[in-house]
Amino acid sequence: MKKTALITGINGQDGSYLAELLLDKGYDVWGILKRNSVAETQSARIEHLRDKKLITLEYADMLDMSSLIRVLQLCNPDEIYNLAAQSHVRISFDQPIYTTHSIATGTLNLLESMRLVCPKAKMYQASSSEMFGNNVDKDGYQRETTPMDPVSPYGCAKVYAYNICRNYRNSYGLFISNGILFNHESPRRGSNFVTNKVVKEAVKIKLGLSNKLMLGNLDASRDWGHASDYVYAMWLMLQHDKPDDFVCSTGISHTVRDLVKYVFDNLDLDYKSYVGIDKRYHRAEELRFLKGDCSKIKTDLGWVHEYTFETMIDEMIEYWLEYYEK
Ligand code: G4F
Repeated sequence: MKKTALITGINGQDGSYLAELLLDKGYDVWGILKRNSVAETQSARIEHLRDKKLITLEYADMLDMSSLIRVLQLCNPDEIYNLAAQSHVRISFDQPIYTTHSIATGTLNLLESMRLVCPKAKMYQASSSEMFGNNVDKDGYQRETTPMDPVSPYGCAKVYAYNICRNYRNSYGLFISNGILFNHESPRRGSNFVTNKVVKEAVKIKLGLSNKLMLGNLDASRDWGHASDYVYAMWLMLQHDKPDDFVCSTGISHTVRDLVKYVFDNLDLDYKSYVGIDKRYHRAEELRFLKGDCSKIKTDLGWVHEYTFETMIDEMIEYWLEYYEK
């Protein structure tokens, strides 16, 4: 029988890839849209699916539990993927209360709604490597057992959401799995996240459309994977025979400087001539290093990632070259 999935945050990078994956697998896909005053951008990343009437979109908001109940009653999902959030870490210092409401209260609203309307559904919670803060195990990795010590309002809120999901799983026997996802990127990444910001601006410099790229901390190190590999991991978690928590990562870490150098080298540019530092992009407290051990998801669910850091960045460069050359 055809399964139904509901995606919160369907218009985000991950939501759009996940919607495509679930449609490929024959699901009836629903998503909630957050109303904003520019109607054109509310579904920008999923227009290609909306135009063909492949998905059903309903207005709802993570802070309005009545709207979540309404949508759950309408679609009666088998699977719920909770991807909605104010997901920008630096902006979470500017908007700590909204960030916390959207992630912490929002997740709790969804859990309560699910418990009341469709307790048999399975739920995926988008947890984050930002929850670890600067804790690293002695062997240099973060994994499911690494203590959480977040260093941003975003990270703190994600820890609450992670814990309340575990609490609902244990208290009420609900099928809820946390995916502890490390950074994941793609051409659909917002261009205020560092990978797409660097690639987009470097391409503009190459084409003579810009001459400077201002960044924050070049020494921060991240474990970057591709969003399409990571949404497959989300789906796998809900096909498992029991709910559980899984780290999803590549196990390789690069500094922001490595990223910048790779992109500029690829375009035959010397990054030192174009890159400047602007304090505005620093965070009040910085998460310095992320490298995830993904052994558990590989062993238990057979997950593998197709993209490397290099093939992913190459794809993003291609995308922006084509975009600006057009
Ligand atoms: O691309 P970023 O903004 O991603 P960040 O903060 O690591 O968060 C992302 O990954 C998390 C998973 O760990 C997610 F939970 C979260 O939602 C988001 O997807 O920054 C990456 C690094 C940081 O250390 C930042 O300080 O790049 C550094 N950076 C240096 N210059 C910059 C810039 N980041 C941004 N956004 N813009 C800069 O100009």
